[in-house]
Amino acid sequence: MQDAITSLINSSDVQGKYLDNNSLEKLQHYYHTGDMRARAATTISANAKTIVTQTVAKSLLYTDITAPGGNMYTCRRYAACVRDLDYFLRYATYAMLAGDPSILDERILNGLRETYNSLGVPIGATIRAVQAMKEVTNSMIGADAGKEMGVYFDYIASGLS
Ligand SMILES: CCC1=C(C)/C(=C/C2=NC(=C\c3[nH]c(/C=C4\NC(=O)[C@H](C)[C@H]4CC)c(C)c3CCC(=O)O)/C(CCC(=O)O)=C2C)NC1=O
Repeated sequence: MQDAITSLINSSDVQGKYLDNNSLEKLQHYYHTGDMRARAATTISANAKTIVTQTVAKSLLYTDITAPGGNMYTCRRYAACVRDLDYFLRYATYAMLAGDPSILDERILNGLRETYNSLGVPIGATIRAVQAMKEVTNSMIGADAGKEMGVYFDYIASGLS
């Protein structure tokens, strides 16, 4: 896993240079938004269950997917989907705190498409659920932090597509 600070320092280190202005500006932005990131993570962790429930209600409930024959039909599969959504939320929150998406590649996206395809988990519906989660989270943490979280939800969605 990387974070905004290590990745900027590492890329200067391989060139044997001090951080240039562009890197310093990025670092400054990261430090300036630190409070906002911490506050957003606190709100998300206190409301994670609600966020997941509202996401399911907004994007999956009463669709073909939850009806007999759908991929979420049966309690076991419904629970697996809810659990996956909770993984997405938790890891997107870690990535937002780190200011870097690498943890998403390592822990979430690596092999997920293949797993979903082999189990018949619909990728399009999963991406729509991630987009719904982005909206639900945004309404809970406010526009600035929501935009930052949106970066990592979009990263998951495009990594799956
Ligand atoms: C921490 C990293 C991590 C991830 C991301 C992860 C995902 C993951 N989701 C799985 C299953 C699943 N995932 C879903 C999800 C869905 N079905 C739908 O129709 C919806 C659109 C969607 C929810 C949004 C379902 C239903 C299953 C069970 C499929 C089956 O066994 O038939 C499986 C197969 C094994 C299992 O059932 O537990 C994995 C590995 N596991 C991990 O350890």
